[in-house]
Amino acid sequence: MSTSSNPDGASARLNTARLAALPQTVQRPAYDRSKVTPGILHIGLGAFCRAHLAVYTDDAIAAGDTDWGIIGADPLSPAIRDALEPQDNLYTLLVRGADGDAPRVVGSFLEALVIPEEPERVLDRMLDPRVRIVTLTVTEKGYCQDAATGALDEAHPAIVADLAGTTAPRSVPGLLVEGLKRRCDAGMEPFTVLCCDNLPQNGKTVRRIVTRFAELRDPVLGRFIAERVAFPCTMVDRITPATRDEDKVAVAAALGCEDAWPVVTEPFRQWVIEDDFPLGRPRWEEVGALLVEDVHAYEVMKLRCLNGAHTALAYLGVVSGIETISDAMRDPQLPSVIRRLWDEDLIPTLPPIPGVDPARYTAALEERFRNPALRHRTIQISSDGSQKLPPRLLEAALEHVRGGRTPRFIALAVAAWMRFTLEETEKGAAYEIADPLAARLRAAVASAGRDATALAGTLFAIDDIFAPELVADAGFGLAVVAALDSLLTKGCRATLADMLG
Ligand code: CS2
Repeated sequence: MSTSSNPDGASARLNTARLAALPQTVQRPAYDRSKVTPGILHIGLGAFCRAHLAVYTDDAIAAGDTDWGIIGADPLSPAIRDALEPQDNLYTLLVRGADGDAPRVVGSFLEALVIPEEPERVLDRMLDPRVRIVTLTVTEKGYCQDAATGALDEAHPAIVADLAGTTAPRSVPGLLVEGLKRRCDAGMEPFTVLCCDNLPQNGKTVRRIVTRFAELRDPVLGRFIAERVAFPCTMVDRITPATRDEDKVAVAAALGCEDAWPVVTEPFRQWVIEDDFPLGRPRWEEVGALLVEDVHAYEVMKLRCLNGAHTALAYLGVVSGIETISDAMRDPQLPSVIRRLWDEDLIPTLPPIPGVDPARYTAALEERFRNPALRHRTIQISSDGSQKLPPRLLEAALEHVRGGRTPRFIALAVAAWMRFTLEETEKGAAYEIADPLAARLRAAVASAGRDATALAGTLFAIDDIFAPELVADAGFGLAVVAALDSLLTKGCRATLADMLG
């Protein structure tokens, strides 16, 4: 029997008792977790926050900020709570670089809750005076917004239900407003809301959504939130693919015990945060975060260059049957497409950042995308295109058309997304689109079929995605239709060859 097995033969599980016995190669919490108290309530237990917020905070706790432990709450599913609870909420982060793996056990999560199962418990945590920040990673669609305008989608079923107020909050805006209301009623200071999702001006956007929801509930509450709650903006960055079974096997081998839900990530990480925390915050700046007055320029650079390129590679990749981003970066054409997208259409739209050279930034992105140890699947990134296209690519396109220019490579990426809605690769393999607007996208395909003008016209009419001003621009519209027609009739290779010239 190996040391990692129980007498019944099942493998032992990562937990507090096993920490001391882990191999020396595994980094582990450099502090006594029993002395850590909660300071953050985090909503959304997906892989990203466990590779980012939780790691910066783990480092800050190790540096002495022991009153900033994290209570996690998932808005959707018990799966991660069920995996973490038997592990005393410990999990492994496997940092995969070109030069090998570095495993690290992260200890900053103190508790994991499931919002639909125990909403009152989550709201109680929001009333805990020690909880001073509520952080969020619930993806773009989690905010119930209209992606093209960033306003609250007042017709969203979860918003309608939460405004009726007959059950526990189901939506993220509903939950935040209920938590803030209870703090206000109790005469407590409101917590700070820190959005860690890839939304443009994420703090401002979430402030707008939450304040609007509160106003609809009660104008006085709306005013309280507008005047008293801080919503700092942030730029978050770390490429963190969904965990695969092979990753669990690699982690078990590194640890000598099982971890039911480890997270795999890249070595690079970046976090730029607007410094507006009325009730304080961990000293994240001492562990690598950049605390600034204005995040906007950083956020635009990351959202457009990293996420915009990801989105373009995802649709071109899925349609051509390319499985991962690193495979796409080994394609004979796609790296040139991405470079032209950066150089011609995205970098010219970036506000300057003193000391940051966008050409060096994109060269570094190229290296990160090439990382062969990360299997970041194009189909994963393809999800929620209706939410991702506007901030990543369409806002930049609008800036170009206002200046009388046609961004050809953004038009290509939009055409690739349209081609992607057919749910069939060029080799005839089927896949499913995952998108909150999937039903509308399928209806568009059903009515327009493979006719480029008809398909582009029907999809352009979805104003939750496309600003009317952008699609009214003849140059942009024609460029998308031409690229889509070429993708549909000649295929990806020939289309890219024509575009690259
Ligand atoms: C990706 C992001 O899935 C996606 O849409 O573009 O998750 C990306 O990997 C992160 O934003 C990197 O920081």
